[in-house]
Amino acid sequence: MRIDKNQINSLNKKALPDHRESFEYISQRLEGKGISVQKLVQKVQSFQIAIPSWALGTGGTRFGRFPGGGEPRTLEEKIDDVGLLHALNAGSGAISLHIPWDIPKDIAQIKAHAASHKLLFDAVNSNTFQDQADQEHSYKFGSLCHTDAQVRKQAVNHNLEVIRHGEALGSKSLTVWLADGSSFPGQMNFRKALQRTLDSLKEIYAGMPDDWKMFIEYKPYEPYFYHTVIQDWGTSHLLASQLGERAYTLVDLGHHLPNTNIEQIVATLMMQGKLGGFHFNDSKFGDDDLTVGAMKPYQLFLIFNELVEGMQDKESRNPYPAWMIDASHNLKDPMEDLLQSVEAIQLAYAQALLVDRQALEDAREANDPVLAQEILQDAFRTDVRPLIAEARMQADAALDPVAAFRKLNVRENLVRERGKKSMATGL
Ligand code: PSV
Ligand code: MN
Ligand code: MN
Repeated sequence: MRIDKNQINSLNKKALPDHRESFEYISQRLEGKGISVQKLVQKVQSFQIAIPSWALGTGGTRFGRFPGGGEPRTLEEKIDDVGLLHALNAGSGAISLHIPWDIPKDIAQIKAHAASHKLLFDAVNSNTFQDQADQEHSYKFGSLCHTDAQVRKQAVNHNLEVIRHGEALGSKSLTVWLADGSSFPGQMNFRKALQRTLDSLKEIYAGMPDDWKMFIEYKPYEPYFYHTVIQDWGTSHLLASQLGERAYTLVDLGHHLPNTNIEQIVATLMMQGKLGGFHFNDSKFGDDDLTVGAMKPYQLFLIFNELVEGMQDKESRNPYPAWMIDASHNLKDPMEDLLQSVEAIQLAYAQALLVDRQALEDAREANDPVLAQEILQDAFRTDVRPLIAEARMQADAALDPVAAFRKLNVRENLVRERGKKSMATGL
């Protein structure tokens, strides 16, 4: 199934009078404060968020998986799904592949297919957290940190192979997430495991093309419950610093213990020029991978407040970060969930752009926490939904993507094409 502009235009036409009214209201309010609404709209339009290939199917819990039907069965179909999302919201212009779940067979054909949907290939992800059927050594006791050099070699080679796939497709970065760790005190030598991980990463880093970046994720626990080799941003930063200029930390929002001040982590990494990218999701307990903004929209805004400040700082050494969603679960339609996630990210970004930075700095200099809070919350409480909708409409996308998804019967069409029992590869 493909969505064409005419379908979107006719849906937009019906919603237009309402939209006009609310867009005019916010435009007047913002222009009155000296904020250029058209500039904001353009910024939102150019903010593209990559969709992970593994989020297009319903995710599982460890107790079961309940696929909803019409899930993509091949890489081509995953690209089709991201193409549908991008047609609806004009904000999901890239796909991130996970190897070996998404090994491209015919590179030229896959590239052409993605181009036909106006999609780019974002970071490629390696997978040394599962054993594959044809693999010689097991990752049961780790991969890049393993005590056995042969296991480490296998994991390094896998990463090098992922880089080759990414290179062929036009990706420019590798994201490494390691499950490596231990579940029982005494099981693993912390220092040696970290050293071996660093040494393995050095080999992978050396195998990256000169214009590639490496993103290193961290996560405090799961699948192991006593220690994780790359447990926190500090450990990731330490590795990235030792590896070199093109290695960075990647912040996955779900990879923090409750109440962690993630916005402070963002600020610190940006100060160091080491924030490479993001995996957006939301959570209440741990790595829940819930829809972005479903639980803590204010935290998301505060994170964007730091991101915007860091990006606007002319002296910042931090490169433009890579934006990606890493959410997937088993209750919602995965595509509707992704539409909601993209919107939540755009809302937080737009609200952060509204913050009066000079006034905030003045309040900080004057040690005035009341005023600082007023300034932040004035931006956070501004309803920027019409602005995001306008950005979409100007880019030929839907004023209301979730409603359009339903009105165009996207899922029903996909079920008809792919069957009720189709199941995407992934976790
Ligand atoms: C691990 O929890 C993670 O966040 C990593 O990014 C993985 O690559 C991804 O989820 C998919 O399992
Ligand atoms: Mn992640
Ligand atoms: Mn995760």
